[in-house]
Amino acid sequence: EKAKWPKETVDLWAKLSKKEANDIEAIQKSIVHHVTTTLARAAYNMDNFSAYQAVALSTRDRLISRWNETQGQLSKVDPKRVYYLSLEFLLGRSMDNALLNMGLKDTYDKSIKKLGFNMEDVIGSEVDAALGNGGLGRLAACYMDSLATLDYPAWGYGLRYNYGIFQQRIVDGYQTEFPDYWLNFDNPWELPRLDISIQIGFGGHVQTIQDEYGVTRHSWVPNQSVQAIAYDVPIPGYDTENCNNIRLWRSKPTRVFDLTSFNEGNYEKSVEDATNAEKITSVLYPNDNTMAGKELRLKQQYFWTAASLHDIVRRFKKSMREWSDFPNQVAIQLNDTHPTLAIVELQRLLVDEEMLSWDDAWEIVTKTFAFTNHTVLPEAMEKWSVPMFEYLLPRHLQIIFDINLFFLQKVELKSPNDRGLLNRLSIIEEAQPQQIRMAHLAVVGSHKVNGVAALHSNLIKTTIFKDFVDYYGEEKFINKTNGVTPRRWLHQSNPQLSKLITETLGSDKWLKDLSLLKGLAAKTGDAAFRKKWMAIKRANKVRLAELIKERCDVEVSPDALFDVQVKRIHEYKRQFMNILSVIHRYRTIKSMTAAQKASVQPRVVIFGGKAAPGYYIAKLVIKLINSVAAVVNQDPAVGDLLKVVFVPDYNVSVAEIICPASDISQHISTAGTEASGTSNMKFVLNGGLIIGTLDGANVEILEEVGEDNIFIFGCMAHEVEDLRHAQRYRGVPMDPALQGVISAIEKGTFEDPKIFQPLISTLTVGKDFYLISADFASYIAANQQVDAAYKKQEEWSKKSILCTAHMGKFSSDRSVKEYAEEIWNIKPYSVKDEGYL
Ligand code: RUG
Repeated sequence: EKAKWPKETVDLWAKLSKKEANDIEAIQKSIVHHVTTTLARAAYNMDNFSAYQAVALSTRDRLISRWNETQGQLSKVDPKRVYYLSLEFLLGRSMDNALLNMGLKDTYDKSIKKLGFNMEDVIGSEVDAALGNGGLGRLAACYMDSLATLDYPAWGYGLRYNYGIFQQRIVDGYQTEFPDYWLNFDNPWELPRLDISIQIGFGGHVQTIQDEYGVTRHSWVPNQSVQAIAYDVPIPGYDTENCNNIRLWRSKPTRVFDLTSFNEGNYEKSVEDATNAEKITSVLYPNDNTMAGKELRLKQQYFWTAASLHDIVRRFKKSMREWSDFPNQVAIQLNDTHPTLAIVELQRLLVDEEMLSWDDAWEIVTKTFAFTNHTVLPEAMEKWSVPMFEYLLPRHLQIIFDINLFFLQKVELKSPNDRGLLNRLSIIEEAQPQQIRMAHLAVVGSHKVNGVAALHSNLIKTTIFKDFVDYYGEEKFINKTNGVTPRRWLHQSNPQLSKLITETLGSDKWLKDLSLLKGLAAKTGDAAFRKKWMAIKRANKVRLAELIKERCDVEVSPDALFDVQVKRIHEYKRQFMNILSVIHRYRTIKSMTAAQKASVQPRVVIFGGKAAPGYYIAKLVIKLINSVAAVVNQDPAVGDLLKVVFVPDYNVSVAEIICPASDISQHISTAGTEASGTSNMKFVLNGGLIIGTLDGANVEILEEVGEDNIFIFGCMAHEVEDLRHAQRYRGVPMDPALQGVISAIEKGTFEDPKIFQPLISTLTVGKDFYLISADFASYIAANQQVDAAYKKQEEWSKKSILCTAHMGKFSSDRSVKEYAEEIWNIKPYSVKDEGYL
């Protein structure tokens, strides 16, 4: 059409499509324009929230320009792209981040001020986009930031849940869950693409036919269908024009509802099915590191992977290339096993719909996919029951059985007659009913499998994937240590420290090359610098103390040591061990004379995190923390020497306040259970020290910061099985200090002890699976070392500076670059500022 336009029409479009100006006046005009038109308000009835809405819409206009430019140029150039499939993108708030990344924060700040509003209040009015549970979803968000910043052509694909992770409120010390309907007001950070609608089938049967060449072909005839509607979320890079995309799918009923009911004339049933269609993207499953096993979750997974693949294939087909070129144009990363069905769906599309041979299709599939494993916990391993799967996806089940058969036939050729091996490697677990092991399917269908920290990547090679390593060889199994984006986790959340670092290093280049932070190490000898550094930490602690006052109604002193453990509540993360050690501390202080108390280092112990709603023991840990807090915080014998708080509803925005304010943070999982952890990186990046076990990325943080700047305790991963064995069969007695703490709980020091009996039972000898007793003495000792070190403030400030200085490795830019070069084989494409039309 465009080719037919006369020159003046083309010129007019070019003239009018010019990007918005970014001076104060233009920005103010755009804000007021949105107030008076989009929001239909006026100056007299504005509040912080409507100011936020108008500023967000004005920011969005600028984002969309970049998005258009990037996507337009990319479709012309058509480089190889990576598609990051993740069921969770835990983005948090967008406005501050978008303004900083686009380099517009200062100008907007000034523009808003003159219009009578304050930037912090406006930013604070935004609700979090909480479409994730924890580390896995936030990692996806950090990777999207890095991909855009490094100019990689990348799209994320996920689901647009109506309800994100629940809101947590504490009632009588217990967690209660409230739905997070985050879309009450229009979400300015998404572009609805109502024209992009893909039909997704479920159920039905498989037809088998002979084609004209006598080849047997299968075709799936679903009996239900739903529509997938696209919503695009622009992701601007930092200090670049590039703006990538996360496409989130929303489910809607198709015009012709459920075919079976409709044909049977059952109108009510077909309306009910239409409602069921909307349910698919209604809610995020609130489980972290546990598998829910629900039919609706399987539906979510298929709906999302099928819609995404359809979109990817459609884009590829536009280029009119040979199918064999598909892996040269497309890399797909599976974030955990959740999107593993994409492997089966691509094989189905290629064989059943594009008529490729099985082998040609399978070669394309395996060259396209790569798989990231995030856990070794057995309860988190995804398995689907074969009967349920067959009912929802009959053709996919056939394909999975074929993939398995052809794979096991090759294994048999290599290791004849080893039935045990076939059983262990099989994608199908011979249980009642049979189960599909999604991790096995992901390994077989991918060309690379990676863990998320060095220790974890080695562990998966010797445990869950050992037989696969023997079969495929070592090269397929690699490590990609996680990282975090320094833009959000330092520059945005700790602006004063960011400014000091930029002044000290002479430029802000460190924000795109985090290794430059090592330049700070030379400043540890500079007393004036140390003073500034610690003053910023203190200011951040004041900010957190205000939040604690507001949310917990507890006054804490910013001069105390701030000790933080914020993360999902899970037995393996051992918040229980932490609160038990707090009780030990409390009892120790209570037993002291006034003179002894004078030398105690005051501490504020800060907890935060959500427990899965059905995870009884984890919820009881929250109750215990709150019961202990209620007693300790009121005890005049303790005063400011010890305070305990549980900050409710921990989320990304709260983390942005907590991370810059910690002196010490706790990463104390039983060795070998935490795949990586990423908050450990955020705390150390902000000059907080960590106390931790030799688990996940702690091991690599120790390597970088050196043993003088980290507090390590506890058993090592390779000792865990022996310790469990000894405990179970040789009756190792409980640690005496721990025994004292348990007795205190049982005596009713903290509410009715009956409440906590199930929790205490998890520790009874022989049952202490997470080895709290075995690690308790060394944990208490490490905490005493923390106290002693913190008292020497000058030395502590040097440690704090060195921590930040040595965090270069943990930028998500480094992680993403490694993925791009070693797995995806993609190159950066930098958008030219040429005004795409
Ligand atoms: O538990 C892991 C964390 O150790 C890790 O840092 C994070 C990102 O790699 O992923 C977490 N995770 C693992 N979340 N869900 C799972 C299992 O599905």
